[in-house]
Amino acid sequence: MKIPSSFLVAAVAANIHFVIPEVSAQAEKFVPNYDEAKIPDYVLPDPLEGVGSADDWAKKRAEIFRLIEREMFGKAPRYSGEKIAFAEDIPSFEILDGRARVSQPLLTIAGQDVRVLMIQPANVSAISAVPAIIGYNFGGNHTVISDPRIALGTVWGRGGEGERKAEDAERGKSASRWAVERIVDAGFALVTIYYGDVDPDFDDGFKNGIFAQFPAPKPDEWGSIAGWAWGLSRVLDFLEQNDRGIDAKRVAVFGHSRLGKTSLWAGASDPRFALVISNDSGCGGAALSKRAIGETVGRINTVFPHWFCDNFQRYNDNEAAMTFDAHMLLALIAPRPLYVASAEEDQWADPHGEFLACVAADPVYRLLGTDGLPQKEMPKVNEPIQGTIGYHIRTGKHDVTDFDWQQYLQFAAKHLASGAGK
Ligand code: GTR
Repeated sequence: MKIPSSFLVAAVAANIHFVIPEVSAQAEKFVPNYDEAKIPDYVLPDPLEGVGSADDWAKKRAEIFRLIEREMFGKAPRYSGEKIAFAEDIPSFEILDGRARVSQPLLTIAGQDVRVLMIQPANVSAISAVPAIIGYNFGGNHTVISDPRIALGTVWGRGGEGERKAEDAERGKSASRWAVERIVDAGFALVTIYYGDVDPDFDDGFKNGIFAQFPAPKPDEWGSIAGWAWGLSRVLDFLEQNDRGIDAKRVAVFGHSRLGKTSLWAGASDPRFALVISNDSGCGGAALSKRAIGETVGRINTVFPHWFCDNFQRYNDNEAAMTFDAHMLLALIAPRPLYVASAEEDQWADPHGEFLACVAADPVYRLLGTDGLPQKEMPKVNEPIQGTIGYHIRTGKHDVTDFDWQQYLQFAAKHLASGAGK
């Protein structure tokens, strides 16, 4: 695909504003490659090497998990499974003309106040529990829907500017990324959390958020993405431990961009997530790192040194040394349904590499008895393909749109229909 240079400048610039000042000079020197012809020769490790049958997969999967955990995301602490404490300090209320009920329990997770926004279909009989989509939001729960009853919490700047109180003016500012009405009308609950409640997103040496409760991570121990993924598992514990009208066996984990990397790692590290959705997750998510096109391992580790474990730095400008790649991350989710989505103008995230990772994960899905990914050729824009792996590339930029949600809900409804959860 030929990309106009004006677009490239804009695409790179769009990512620069998240950069923390100290590393910006270094990062600005980075010139991304967008030319497929300049991709280095690479061979993807075969996730099925040494695997003769589906019975061999559990052992191989454990090896791949440990490898990616040690070299990329870092090991999270074992969780002892104790009860998640919570307060119901805000009364619930109805929205959408009574079609949905909103509650906002305040969880305590590793000493942190984590406010959960739950929006679920109302008028569901007391005995039936609904499936849910769980995912972090970037800006605070008050940005997801515009309603004065949504709690205003503390939000953190991403350049280390510190914390501040969320503002009324920001209410609903990310509403276009959350198809709340569509989700509820499809019979799903939405469970969302501000990711900064779990760990503020800047490189502070792991002194705040849930990390404050644990010793500083060693080179093979968790970075922020593993921390956020761990937080999602604790919210799932809460859903399991309490009758909130949600079927904890039918919870799909969703995330966009860095939070799409997070949803993939959450799905890989916690098999209780019944379905996984990665929206424009790119480098360190669904995109194959060995292609080194758009954002690269070196670039991401320079600008966001806190996202992955320190061992991942070994692969800066050295992707050839990786004995794993994104297709193996995706394969860890098998045979659970997985949806990967890209956007045409999001070349920074390498849509083609995201698709190729799905292609390379497909043999694992098929070995485990599913229909995997329906085709090996990259589909045209706005023509989703949906097997047990779903994929689409849509027109437009790095974002979450209503089109994306239409596909996710269709996919989730098919796979998480009553009784379909495993
Ligand atoms: C960019 C980063 C991407 C992606 C994105 C986001 O700056 O380079 O990997 O995660 O941020 O999360 O919005």
